[in-house]
Amino acid sequence: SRSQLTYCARAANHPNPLARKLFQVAEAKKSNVTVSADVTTTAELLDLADRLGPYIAVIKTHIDILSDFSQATIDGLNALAAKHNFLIFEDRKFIDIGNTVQKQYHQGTLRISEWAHIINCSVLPGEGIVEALTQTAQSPDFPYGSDRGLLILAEMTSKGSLATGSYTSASVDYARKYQSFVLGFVSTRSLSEVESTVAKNEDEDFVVFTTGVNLSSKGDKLGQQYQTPQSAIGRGADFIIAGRGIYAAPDAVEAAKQYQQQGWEAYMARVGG
Ligand code: 5IU
Repeated sequence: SRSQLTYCARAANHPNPLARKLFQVAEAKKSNVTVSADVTTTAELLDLADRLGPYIAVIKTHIDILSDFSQATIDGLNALAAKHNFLIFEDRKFIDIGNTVQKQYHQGTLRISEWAHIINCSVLPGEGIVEALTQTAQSPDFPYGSDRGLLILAEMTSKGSLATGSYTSASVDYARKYQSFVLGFVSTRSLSEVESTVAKNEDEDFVVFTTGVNLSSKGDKLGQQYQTPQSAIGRGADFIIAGRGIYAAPDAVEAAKQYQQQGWEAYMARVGG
């Protein structure tokens, strides 16, 4: 299966330029770690991005939890992404009608399209949300070309999640239908075997991001459920997402190195390296 191929091989063959870049970054930095930088000031966010930058492939933001978002946030993030060769994933989870999400993505206060290489959406509203975001990113006057991509939130890690069954298989349908903009999924496992109403292309290669990765904790008091890097990567994650396991550790840099090493070893074991 795809998940037994190296990032290098997948980078060489992938039709989507941003997916190629993701795999190239992982390979160059020997890291499949996405840090979920859930801090609440620009200074903390940029400080984390600069200190952890060398050890991560992607930084995941919740830009709307910053108390002081401004142009300086955008400039700082863009500069650090270039300095450390990581990509930026805004975990905004778009979930509205097409007309609204187009404005939330490409206009508005947060100007997400300006700085986030990767965004995600829920398919709760139906196919139109994926169609709308794809249309915006592929319109002739969209300034960021093919340097942008979408992940479909196909499953969630929280206890009692309703993102299962027909919701998850619809996620796979729309990923297959809008493959030119959809990079893959946020999910707890590879979804390549999920039944879909859209024909599966044997060459398809969706990128799997798995959240809820933590080395030392089983969960939190609000329903979060964790698994280890080994378990996530064994189930098909290509990129592991860790938040508090890294940024709330006594030494965040040491923690990032530890997740990097464990994530890379699990990946090497999966591809038989
Ligand atoms: N997140 C999840 N689970 C999900 C999805 C997103 O935890 O199913 I989709 C986000 C929430 C938070 C981060 O920003 O990933 C996980 O943070 P911790 O590693 O601190 O639990």
